[in-house]
Amino acid sequence: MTTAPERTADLYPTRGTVEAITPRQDPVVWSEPGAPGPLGAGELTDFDRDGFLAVEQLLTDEEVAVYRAELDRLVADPAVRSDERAIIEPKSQEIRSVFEVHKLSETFAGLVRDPRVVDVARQILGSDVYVHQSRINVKPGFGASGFYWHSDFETWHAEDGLPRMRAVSVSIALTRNHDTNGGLMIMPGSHRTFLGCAGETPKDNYKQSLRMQEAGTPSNEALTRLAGDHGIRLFTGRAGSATWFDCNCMHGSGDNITPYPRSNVFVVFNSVDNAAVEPFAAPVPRPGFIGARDFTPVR
Ligand code: 6CS
Ligand code: FE
Repeated sequence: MTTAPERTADLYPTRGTVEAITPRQDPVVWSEPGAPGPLGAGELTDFDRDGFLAVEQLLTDEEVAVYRAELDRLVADPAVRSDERAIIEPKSQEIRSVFEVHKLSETFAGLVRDPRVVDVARQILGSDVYVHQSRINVKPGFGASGFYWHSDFETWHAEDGLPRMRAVSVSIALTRNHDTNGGLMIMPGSHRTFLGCAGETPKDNYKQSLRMQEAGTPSNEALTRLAGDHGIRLFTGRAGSATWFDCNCMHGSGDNITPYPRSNVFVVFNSVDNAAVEPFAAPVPRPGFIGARDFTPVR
């Protein structure tokens, strides 16, 4: 007799009829204290408390120039522009993001494997890791739209099927992040509560959500409460700086109406022990270039 595949328990219900805030049921730092890795004990403590860690200079100016040139090459390539992995800005019709850059570009594949990057992810997640998602965000000036408040994990749980909060993102600035050109904002400590959102996931939601996310965004009341509890931190920094942040931080970024692009490369590492299963709140998984179904560890 065949038995139905074991359905993974849903610890973080979302996209039902009502919005609800519940406590996080997972560690933030999964490795044992003193586990080897690039981060010191104090940095891990800060990450555990705040849900993020700002790195003043991850890449040298020379390295930034290499990755900037690669970003410019990808953005200028007509084959990339017509690829489904390129997301176009609704207003300007410029490229907003390109997904799966670690597969499209050997240069970005090298960045993912760089010990200054992957070893930090392994140390925080306490295991081998694979890339759940990678993207370059171009965020050109003159009106590039931002990303409304959200928890990445809420989407990756609902639509990609990540069971637990055992993923970490790194956003590496390839242009200067001023306090004016649409920088990343995070609510410090917000990663410790899960905001289950109200409202079902529409079919093929990613076709809209990667331009302007609706499903999985908090109500004004919830945002007011979270901002009141945690405050809002804006991340600025030179090109080559980086921000590590937990998958469940409440974060967003504003529009960029300045002439200065805010381009970054964004890599999401997931623990190989937290591989995607069936989506918890969507009819079918998103395409693999957005939520990987290849769990091969980064080597
Ligand atoms: O839906 C996603 O997976 C993407 N959307 C945003 C706004 N942040 C996380 C991720 O890149
Ligand atoms: Fe996000």
